[in-house]
Amino acid sequence: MGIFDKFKRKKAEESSKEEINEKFSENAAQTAEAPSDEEKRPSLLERLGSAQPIFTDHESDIQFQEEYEAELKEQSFYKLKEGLRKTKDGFMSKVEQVLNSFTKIDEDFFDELEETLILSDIGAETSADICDKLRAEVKKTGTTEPAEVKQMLKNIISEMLSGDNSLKLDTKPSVIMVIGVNGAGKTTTIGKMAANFKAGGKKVIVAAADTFRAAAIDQLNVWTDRAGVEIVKHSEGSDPAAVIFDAISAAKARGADIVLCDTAGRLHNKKNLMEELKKIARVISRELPEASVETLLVLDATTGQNAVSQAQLFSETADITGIVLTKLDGTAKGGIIIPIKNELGLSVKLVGVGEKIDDLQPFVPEDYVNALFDD
Ligand SMILES: Nc1nc2c(ncn2[C@@H]2O[C@H](COP(=O)(O)OP(=O)(O)O)[C@@H](O)[C@H]2O)c(=O)[nH]1
Ligand SMILES: [Mg+2]
Repeated sequence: MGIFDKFKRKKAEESSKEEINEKFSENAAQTAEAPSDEEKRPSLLERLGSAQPIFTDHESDIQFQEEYEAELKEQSFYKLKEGLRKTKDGFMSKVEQVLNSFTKIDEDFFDELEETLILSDIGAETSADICDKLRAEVKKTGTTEPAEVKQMLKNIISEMLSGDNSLKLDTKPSVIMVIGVNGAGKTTTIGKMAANFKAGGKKVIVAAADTFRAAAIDQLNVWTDRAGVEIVKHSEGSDPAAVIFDAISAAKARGADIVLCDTAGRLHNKKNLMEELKKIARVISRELPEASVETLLVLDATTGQNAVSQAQLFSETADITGIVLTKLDGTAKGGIIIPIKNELGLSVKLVGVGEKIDDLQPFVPEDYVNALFDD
């Protein structure tokens, strides 16, 4: 179970009738309707904000909680599905074309499929791996049915993506260091995480260690204000490692649960950047030797294969524990999740499906594959 799921559940469990009533009392207009795929849906918070309190006794309270959880899950899958629509249209429709245009599953079919996968940002190595596995499956079963071959392909991709992708935050405090090139979505992701953790009852401290530009500190500050969490910041141009040191001291003093570290991403000064990241990591392990530390590399899905190169580059310096893949909404390149896992052994732990505070989700491989393969 992903950390956000846990928090959502905890939140639902802890929500007393009074709290929920309070949420609704200001704006009790109409009950939120079950959304359809066609209409553009308001965010969950907006919808809950305009819902009528529906409970009058304990039983309906439980019913509300169940509906609330189901709603969160459905909303989350809906967003992922919406986000992956272009990937599905680009990638799956081409795969289906290949499946349907061959009456015999022969070498020509596999050649064509491999080419289609490569053109869909799956990368040469992973496309070849997928086709090898599929070839073996087809041979074993002797099938010629496109639908069966499609199901095999789905299983192979599912299998490739499986593995532990939950965030490990076992100590108090735990640290999440967020790295990646400029514009990938680090600061936005930190803002979204801060809000999620806060909603789950966690005490969060954010370290503004991208000190390169004053605007970067201000941008992070806007997010921490929005999320209602504390920020530790120094002036522009100061030593990022010193910011982290202060944030960790504050976390120890105030009993914080999670320290979120924003970092710079100026790749044009690669050597300095990598040295800076190493120094930050050293401060964390020196000040909190026993702590759970997640080093999340943020990658922009719209950059396709370039994201895989970035992951290679950063993994030379940092002990990356997981990937956050942002901007999955509106790109046809959502397939890059597959080579990132298959070629680099890095699990995608979170996905960004929009710019808003609730547009960050734990990555659920099963949901991803279902969103791509199912109608
Ligand atoms: N559509 C979309 N935009 C995103 C997402 N995550 C970040 N962004 C946008 O990407 C841009 C760069 O994000 P920022 O957090 O400043 O990147 P940083 O330089 O790595 O800190 C901003 O305009 C964000 O709103 C996402 O999941 N979806
Ligand atoms: Mg930033």
